[in-house]
Amino acid sequence: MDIHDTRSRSEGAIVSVLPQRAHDLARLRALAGQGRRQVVTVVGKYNHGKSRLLNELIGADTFTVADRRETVALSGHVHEDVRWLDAPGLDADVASGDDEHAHRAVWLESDIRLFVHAAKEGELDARECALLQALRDDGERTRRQTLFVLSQVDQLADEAAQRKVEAAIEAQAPDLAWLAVSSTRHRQGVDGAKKLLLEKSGIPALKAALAQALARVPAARAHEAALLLGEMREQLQRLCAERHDVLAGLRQQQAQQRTRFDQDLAAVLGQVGGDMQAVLDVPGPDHSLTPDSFADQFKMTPGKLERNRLQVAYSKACIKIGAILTKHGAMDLPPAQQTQVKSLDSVMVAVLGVSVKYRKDLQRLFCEAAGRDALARDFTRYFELSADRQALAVRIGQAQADAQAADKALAALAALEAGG
Ligand SMILES: Nc1nc2c(ncn2[C@@H]2O[C@H](COP(=O)(O)OP(=O)(O)OP(=O)(O)O)[C@@H](O)[C@H]2O)c(=O)[nH]1
Ligand SMILES: [Mg+2]
Repeated sequence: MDIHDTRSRSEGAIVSVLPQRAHDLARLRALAGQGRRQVVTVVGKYNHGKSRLLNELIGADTFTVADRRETVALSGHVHEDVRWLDAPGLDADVASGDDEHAHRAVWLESDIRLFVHAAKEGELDARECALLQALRDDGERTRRQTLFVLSQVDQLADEAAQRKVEAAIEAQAPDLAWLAVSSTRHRQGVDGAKKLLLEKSGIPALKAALAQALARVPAARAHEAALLLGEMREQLQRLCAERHDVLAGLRQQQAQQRTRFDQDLAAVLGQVGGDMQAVLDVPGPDHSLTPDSFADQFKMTPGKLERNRLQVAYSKACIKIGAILTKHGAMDLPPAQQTQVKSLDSVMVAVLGVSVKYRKDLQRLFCEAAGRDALARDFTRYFELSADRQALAVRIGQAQADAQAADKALAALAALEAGG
């Protein structure tokens, strides 16, 4: 399997538990690109002179310049081993596809952002302010650099006008370092070999600042990669711990419920067995087996008396066991086993049946070890099939899957860190 598939799988495992980190993972992928060139990109509103500035910086008319919204897709050019990316201008009024390209360049690919703002526009608008702030905040965190470029300064009447614009922007973005440039002056200076005009264009100063910024890129990249990996590792470790705690808690709940049920059931079966033994341990013949004749219809016979006695004892046993089933939420049959007759849908009926019980039946059911074991087994089976227990089992299954997904993500992150 090639390295990209391995990386994709690792990323997929992490995103599945940390969906909000999808962008950071894409950024890490960009950072991990083997021998990747340093990337400088422009960002700013359309028509502020971004493409033309790049042309001046690389000394060739590579990017299209126009007096309208021109750049609509990302285009790149390699010059002096740096990749220069021209991005579409940001404009809230225009289809968001262009902004998407710009966003991709700014946030995903670039090492250095040149934030371009045309001096003639005066102060920054709300959107520029927000973007600049976001870039500066990002720089604080990741050490990715943004240079603020006040462009087209030749369009201002004089130095005083320029000061005014700079003061307004300074008020909007305190402590902002800016570089004022004029691409027009630079081109005139180059074409006419006019050194003073060249200097005054601000482009040489911008180039020097860029060279310094580029020199800082390797360290910045290393910092950013370590930061993103570290943040995700911490987040995943916390998530793993939380999810395993949840799972352990549910399993403990499951085990405790079962233990309590087992204990209660064993106690009630023991008690019922003892009570029943006392009822059955009577001297003399078993009259319950003597059928009544027609003539006995309205008489109290020894057979009837004995059958009544047994019936009462059996009912008492059922009531005691039923109380335990109720306490543990296991009275009703699981839905798949339910019938049309509500009175038959109880666990009691399913386990003990509806036939009349005679001494030998009661003895076998409640007093002999094999009978009691069978009752315990059957009641326990229905307890496990009860709605609450089943719901708990489902929750445990889900919690287990969640914990496994978090473990997998953590392992995937380790693979990413190891360069996989
Ligand atoms: N006077 C003057 N005009 C400039 C300068 N820089 C750019 N322009 C002009 O401003 C217009 C827009 O320039 P572009 O470089 O195409 O602007 P852009 O920011 O790339 O625009 P989009 O690609 O549409 O976002 C063009 O007509 C340029 O010639 C400058 O320094 N001075
Ligand atoms: Mg452009």
